[in-house]
Amino acid sequence: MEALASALHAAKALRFGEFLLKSGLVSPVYVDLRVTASEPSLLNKVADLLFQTAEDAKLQYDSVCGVPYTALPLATIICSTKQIPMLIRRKEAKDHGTKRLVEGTINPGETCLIIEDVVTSGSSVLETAEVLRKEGLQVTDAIVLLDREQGGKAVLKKHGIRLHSVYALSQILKILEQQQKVSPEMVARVEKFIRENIVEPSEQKGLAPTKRICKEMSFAARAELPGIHPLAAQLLRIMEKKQSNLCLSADVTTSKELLQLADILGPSICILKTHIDILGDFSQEVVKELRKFADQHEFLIFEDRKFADIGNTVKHQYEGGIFKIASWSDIVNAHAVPGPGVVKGLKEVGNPLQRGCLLIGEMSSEGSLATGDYTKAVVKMAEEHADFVLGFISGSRIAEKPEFLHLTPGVQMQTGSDNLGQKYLSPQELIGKRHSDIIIVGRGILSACNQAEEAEAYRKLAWESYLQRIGVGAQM
Ligand code: 5BU
Repeated sequence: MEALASALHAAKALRFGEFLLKSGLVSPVYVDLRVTASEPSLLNKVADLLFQTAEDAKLQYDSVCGVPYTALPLATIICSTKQIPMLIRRKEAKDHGTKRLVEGTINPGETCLIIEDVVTSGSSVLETAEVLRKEGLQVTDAIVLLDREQGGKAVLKKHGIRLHSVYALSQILKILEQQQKVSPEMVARVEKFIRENIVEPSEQKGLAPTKRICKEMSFAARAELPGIHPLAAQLLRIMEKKQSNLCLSADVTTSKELLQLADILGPSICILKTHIDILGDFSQEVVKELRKFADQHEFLIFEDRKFADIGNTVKHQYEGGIFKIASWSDIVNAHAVPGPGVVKGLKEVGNPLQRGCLLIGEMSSEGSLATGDYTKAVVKMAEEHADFVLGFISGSRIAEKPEFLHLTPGVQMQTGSDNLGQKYLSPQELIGKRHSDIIIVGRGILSACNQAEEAEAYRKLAWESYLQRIGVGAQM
């Protein structure tokens, strides 16, 4: 056990430092057993220990299935050396031929043992178990090399699977500390991280465990991410400084009202969103004044223009015409429906001016067509143009990368809808549960008798929901 721990550390299958996980968490420990594929003797040792663990637990099983992909070679070695039938789970069904999700001979009623490299939340083991169970197989046990002790065992137990691990993370930490490969300070950091990031079993029956991310990155930490868009970093710093993740949708039709809102509500907001084409008395003077308030109260301006044409046309619409949007608006948004040309066109104008763009991944209106695969394609487009796209308009977090910001319209304390299909959710739901970053509020504030007080109330609610989400707020 000690020798293998040391070999895993030497092979960099276990690393200590700062690692940005897919969830946005920064973890002090990173486990990547894929590297063992290049070290045959290590692979054999791991496979042997996995098998021994099953023997020690006196498990009875008819076949073995490795969770794809890292555990596939491990299952292969076990099955080959011990002469046990193997089943191979496909990640996706073939789109031609047999469309099987599991390859190998399936005898319904037989028991299949699952092999996995690392368990965190237990979701990968569960997914594989579900596929096997659908084929009529029994799944009662899983063997894992390393249990990160973040709640996966309890999640699996809830779904009728006993988890047996070769190592628990705390054990391996102790071994490496004794071998003086990891400092006591690092051990303490890892233990703290694990304690604070426990996944709870879902209340509902079903596959996915509740992702209870207790500590996720703060806005301040996200502002410092190496690849982040400079405008996103600026916005995140403003949010942290003003303790505001509130964007005011200043949907008014006169310049006077717009400037009054900017001045009076400016201290409560991180962004002021305009529909500049609804002003009856637009002039370049009003946007000049608006910029002054933006600098004075420290908020960004977001023209909600929703560009949706070919690259060449949107370039003109962004740069020229009466509004000259690019000259005064920090942020604009665009539909992805024309394809990447729309972003490329806008980028040609916006990038030299250090502007940024939000892509519309979802809309708040009833019956919106921006859902499912369309939304996924929007995220992909954003990733390919991250030098200009700083995030999304969406109803919840749609991209994993913490560099991207998520802004959500359709927000009121009183949930429901208007008579033209706008749907409203609460700040707590959107920031706390759906992991959006910024709420966009229009009529919820504009129709109040005291708009400044109402804006403050929305700011506080959204900010407290954020604090609670990152694990530093009071219970709400
Ligand atoms: P409301 O008064 O809070 O309903 O205003 C919402 C604003 O957000 C309004 O300016 C809309 O044009 C804007 N909006 C939206 O409501 N839903 C969307 O999906 C998008 C923008 Br994109």
